[in-house]
Amino acid sequence: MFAPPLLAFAGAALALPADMPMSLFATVESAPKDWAMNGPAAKGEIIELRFNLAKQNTAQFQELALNIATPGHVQYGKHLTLEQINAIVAPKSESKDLLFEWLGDHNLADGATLNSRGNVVKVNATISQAEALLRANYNSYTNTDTGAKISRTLSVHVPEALVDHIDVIQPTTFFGLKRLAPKIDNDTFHTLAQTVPSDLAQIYGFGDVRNLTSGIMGIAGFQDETASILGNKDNVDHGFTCVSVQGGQCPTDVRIHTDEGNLDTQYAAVITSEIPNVYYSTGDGAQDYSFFEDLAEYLLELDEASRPNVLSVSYGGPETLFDRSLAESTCNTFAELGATGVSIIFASGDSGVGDSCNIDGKDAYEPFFPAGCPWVTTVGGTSGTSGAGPEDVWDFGGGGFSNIFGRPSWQNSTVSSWLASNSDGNTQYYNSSGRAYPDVAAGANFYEIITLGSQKAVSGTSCSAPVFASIVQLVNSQRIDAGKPALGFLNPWLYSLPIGANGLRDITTGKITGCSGTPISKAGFSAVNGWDPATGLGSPYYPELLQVGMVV
Ligand SMILES: [Ca+2]
Repeated sequence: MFAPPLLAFAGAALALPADMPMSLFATVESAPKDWAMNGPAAKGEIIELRFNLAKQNTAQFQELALNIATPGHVQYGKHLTLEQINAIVAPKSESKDLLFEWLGDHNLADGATLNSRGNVVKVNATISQAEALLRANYNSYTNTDTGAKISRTLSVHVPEALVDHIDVIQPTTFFGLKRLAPKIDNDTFHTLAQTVPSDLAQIYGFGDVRNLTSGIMGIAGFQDETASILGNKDNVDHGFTCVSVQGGQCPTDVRIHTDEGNLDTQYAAVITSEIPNVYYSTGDGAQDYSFFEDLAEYLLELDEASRPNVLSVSYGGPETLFDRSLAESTCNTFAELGATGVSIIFASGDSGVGDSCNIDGKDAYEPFFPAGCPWVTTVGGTSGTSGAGPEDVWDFGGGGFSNIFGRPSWQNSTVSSWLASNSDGNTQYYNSSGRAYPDVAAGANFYEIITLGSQKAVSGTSCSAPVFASIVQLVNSQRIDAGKPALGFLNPWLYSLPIGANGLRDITTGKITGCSGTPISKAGFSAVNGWDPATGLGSPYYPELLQVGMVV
């Protein structure tokens, strides 16, 4: 029996007293260094506040999600519907009622909306209202690189009675993401060998793929990145469908498109035969920068036949810039999406082990998010793909250990072995008990793309993610043709494969770098025999990955 005392009086009187004690919900010391404060935000400015209600039974759900992804488990491949997930994790109705009651005390309940899943509440509020509600102090900030202006507060409070009922409140202390865009290098375009699709087909073994049409290959687009339906020179006929999520742009004018969108869609198209490709152009919503979670929620709401089997995401940022509660909530939502049967593939970042390499005043490697979320498969970078190999480490590929997420069970023995045999003298700079990444790797260097009708060469793990993701989609489409479920969350399976064969080829030479100009000497991680935090388990070899992928 559970009768929340506050609810018992709801409607009869204000159950949350006007002088109710407030608790600090979230705080940051200062704005990230590329945001300059202009002064107080305009009191009449309207922001859309977003509240994620606390989910229930998260640990229980994640145990189930892990079983579903663990080969040999009786639940392996038995993916869940959203209704089945909701039955486990849906917030208590008490949480929603308390939140609406609190909003009502501030005359904000009438305009508030609850999503169909019942876990996200949004409401428009003026800065004055938000400040009163959240006991916050919003200032206006300008990004020193882009000129973008936003209003944020360095601390947020909620009534004590609501602390355990809310997971996320934004926009508050999170200033948003930097773009993880491919590096453009036109100067060297004419002098250095580029990676072209035929190189990748040879090195990763997908050149003979024909006539696959089942399933859906998903490509995420954010931050106004758009893509042209014109493919590159090896792939003029295979386009994609653009779906607008939360107001994202799907221009029909081929003159309006950008490098990241074109890179991701062109290489996915090259690899995935005639499998339908969908580009999910996802808007920022009301400047709350929760677009990763917003896209995951959108995909969860789709019926199974409309959901992609793989989602390739070439975006991310330093974990330190993320609001911790939002990072955890986003990662939990990825676990849900994986449990429905979607393989979520993220780029590992383009800064090696970090750029400024200082966290809270201490020298430290800077892990990336969502690369460090344990419910995604993270792809590091290799060089050497032009001319079809051999591959070694791409120096700038992201790798490391999360400071938010602990080491998951499926990589425990693999990472423990690496730690035991690879003491590099720099262990004080990273959280060796954290989730280690990347999981796998693929070519990151000098990909030829077509943008605005011209050839360009681009580099970054933005190249690696769509390539690995597309190869996984090839396996998925054949599983679907064979009446098998898609692979879903990949990592427990990938880490169970004997290393160096069975679909993943070990990378053993080179080193990721980073922290240049900082006091950390010899920063980085080297590729070694077996898993390493530079290239993970290695790069894909499709014919073998297909073999093992069809029998799991
Ligand atoms: Ca290796």
